[in-house]
Amino acid sequence: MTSSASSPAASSFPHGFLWGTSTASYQIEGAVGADGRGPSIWDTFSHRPGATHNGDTGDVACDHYNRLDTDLELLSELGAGSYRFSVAWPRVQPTGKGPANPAGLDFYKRLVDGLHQRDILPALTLYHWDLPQPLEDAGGWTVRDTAERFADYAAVVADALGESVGLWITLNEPWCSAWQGYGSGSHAPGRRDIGAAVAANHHLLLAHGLGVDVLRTSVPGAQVGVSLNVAPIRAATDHPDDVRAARLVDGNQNRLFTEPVFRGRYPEDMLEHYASHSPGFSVVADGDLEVISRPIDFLGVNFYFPQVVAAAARRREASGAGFGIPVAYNHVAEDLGVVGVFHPEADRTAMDWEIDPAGLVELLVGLHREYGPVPMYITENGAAFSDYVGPDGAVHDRDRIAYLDGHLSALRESIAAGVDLRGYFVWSLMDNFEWAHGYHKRFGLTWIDYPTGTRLPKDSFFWYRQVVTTNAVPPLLGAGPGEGAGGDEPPR
Ligand code: IFM
Repeated sequence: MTSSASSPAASSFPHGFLWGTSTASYQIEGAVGADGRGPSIWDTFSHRPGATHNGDTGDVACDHYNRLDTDLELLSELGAGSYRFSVAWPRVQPTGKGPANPAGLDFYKRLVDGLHQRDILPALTLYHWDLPQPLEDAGGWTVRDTAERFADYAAVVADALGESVGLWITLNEPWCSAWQGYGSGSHAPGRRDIGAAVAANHHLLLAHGLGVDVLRTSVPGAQVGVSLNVAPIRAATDHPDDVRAARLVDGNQNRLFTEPVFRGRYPEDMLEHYASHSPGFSVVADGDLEVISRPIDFLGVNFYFPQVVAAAARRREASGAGFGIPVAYNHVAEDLGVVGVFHPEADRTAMDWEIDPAGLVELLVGLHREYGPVPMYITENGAAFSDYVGPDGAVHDRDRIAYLDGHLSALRESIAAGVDLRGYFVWSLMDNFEWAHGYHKRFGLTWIDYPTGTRLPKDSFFWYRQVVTTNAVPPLLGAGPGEGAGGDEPPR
């Protein structure tokens, strides 16, 4: 992917394009026992031996709960027009139901007020994976009641924050909640049951639809959407079995969400594939799909990397076709009979995710053609790299700048192709708790020194500040031939 074009006009974005950064409650807040917050499934899961890298938990995280003012100043310094954060359900309703906990709500009121004082538009995600533990004990997302409790919770937050929220996002990446939480077990609550994952998938979508209804009633004029981690799915070869594998993964990763939300139906191939898993789709009740497909104002797209897959039985041939070691071979993939593969020579992030901004164009244009016109925001995009604080006391994360630069070029290309793209949020404002990977994967524009909690803006922070204040991508300084994407090596 080439870097930004040299003329300023060619590198600029439409007037009013919304720039922002994203975070999520459990990944940054810490203070898990403060002011009446109840336990969530991530408190339980992260404390389970072996569940996370290094036994890391979100107990303290970035201590954002206690450093709200510092972080609001950080956002001011960045100058982006919006900030996307999530509300921790167990802070607002410690047991997942019943009356609101005023202290919990107060934290988010202070956050939203602080954003407005700085002219930053709050983009609020209602659910970014921290389900109150008592709801999980009662069946979690595999039972319908959880979707109904979510609607009550949405009403509490809507009544408290109402008009002051610019963008409402019901759920973040329900695929992860359903398939990593209940299918492969790599995320909280750590269950490994395909039938349960299908049921969770449905109840999460139902929660989304019920949440849309609540927001329409409680906050007239609310802008409501959902953030999906959709991705282009490519077959490793054109062998029919690999092509079929790619179609199945596309069904599981993408169409299980986009078809019900935009068309009020589940894809036939998915209904068929999961037919023998219990309870699976048997939990779908009359009228549910109508609720799930309530019109939304925008689609939130979280993009990191395109996936390349092969039929599990053909993993050797796929390797022969230039693809290397299978990745993401877990219970969900096993059930689908597929393996993920990657090209050994591709550039990858510290997560081992391939860097391919062209995949973002493919994704956005594909969504636009299939379901559009639909306004879209990139609600997450970013990368983890092996950052370090150099001897000069700064973090020179050139590889992250090159990653972002490539993806911003992809946005301009998508807009030129007719995609109704309204804004872009970098994941993430700051390094944080990267779920099962703990703290050693750093996605932030800001370095967090975990022992002290000190915030240190990285070079990418200042680069992004230039983007958001000029509404254009600056030329990549010092990126001569062969430079710009590799990043610096840590000192030995
Ligand atoms: O950190 C996560 C985030 O919580 C959800 N989307 C992907 C990010 C990077 O893995």
